[in-house]
Amino acid sequence: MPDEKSPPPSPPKPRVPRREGGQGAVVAERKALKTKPPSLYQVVMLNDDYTPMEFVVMVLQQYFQRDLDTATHIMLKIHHEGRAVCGVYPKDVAATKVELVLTASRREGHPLQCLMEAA
Ligand code: TYC
Repeated sequence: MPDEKSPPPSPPKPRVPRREGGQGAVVAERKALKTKPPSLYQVVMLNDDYTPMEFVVMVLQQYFQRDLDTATHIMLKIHHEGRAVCGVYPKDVAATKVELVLTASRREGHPLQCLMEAA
């Protein structure tokens, strides 16, 4: 039999900070505090002796949203220096762009190489 003078047991403490949301909702806040910005990756294109310059310019316009002047400038940088950054994106976006460029290049029979590296 419990002692009649002892206080009633206190309710269990919440394990994460909680705050009342609208209309009586309870919102856990820990996730938001821990969220980090996504890490960024640069998509790099490499030079080769066979892929036509026009194809590289088209790829830069179509998949990296570059205007004709900028695409031509980047293509010539690759041609003269061996490589250039086409754009910087979150990891999943960069991976998709690499895949799309490689797929389009192989479809047209070009050996164009494209890769991603941590920015
Ligand atoms: N070097 C190629 C040529 O002379 C052109 C080229 C540019 C190829 C950029 C690939 O990523 C590249 N036709």
